Amino acid sequence: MSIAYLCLGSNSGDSFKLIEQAVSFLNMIENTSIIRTSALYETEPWGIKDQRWFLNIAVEVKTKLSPQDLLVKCQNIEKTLGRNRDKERHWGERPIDIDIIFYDDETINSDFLTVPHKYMHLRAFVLVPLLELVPDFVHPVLKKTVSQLYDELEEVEDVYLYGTRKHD
Ligand code: A4P
Ligand code: MG
Repeated sequence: MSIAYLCLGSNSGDSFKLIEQAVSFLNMIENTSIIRTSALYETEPWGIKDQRWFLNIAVEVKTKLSPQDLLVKCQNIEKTLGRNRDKERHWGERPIDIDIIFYDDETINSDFLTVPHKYMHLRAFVLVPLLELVPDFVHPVLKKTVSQLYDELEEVEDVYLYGTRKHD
């Protein structure tokens, strides 16, 4: 049995419902179950600024699937919830995105999968939810804990607990 950390994000359609559905689909994957989830966050877009804010959540799962099989299952959930990569721009709007952040302390660098996720250490929208779950987990390549990575962020996009962001 392995432990993986996933980051879910959505900024098109009914994001709250899409995240809720994605979480329940994750729990239905064979040989996989959710152990914990973080709180839900409203986050400023990272990368491309001129798009809707995102909802993000981190999920801890235990699984007997390989990282590659887990990715395929996550991509199937994305498709089921209406994701169509052909219509998207890189780092742009998407109804649902499921990224594998960590898989045990494995390091994977293939054409289809990079673990730990290649941008996770630069993203407050990943690190803040993850801090709730595993602040002391050591990044197997950078050899720093999740809290150290958060403390060392140079650009920190705004991250609010869901419902606490003030709207003009
Ligand atoms: N892939 C490789 N590694 C992984 C992994 N660890 N987990 C591959 C999941 N997928 C992984 O992206 C898709 C391909 O990455 C997949 O087919 C899979 O085989 P890509 O086109 O290679 O490029 P990318 O760099 O991953 O970009 P993508 O998916 O467009 O965007 P990201 O990096 O997922 O970021 N701002 C906020 N606040 N919140 C967000 O959730 N999300 C993004 C999208 C941008 N800004 C955001 C948010
Ligand atoms: Mg992705």
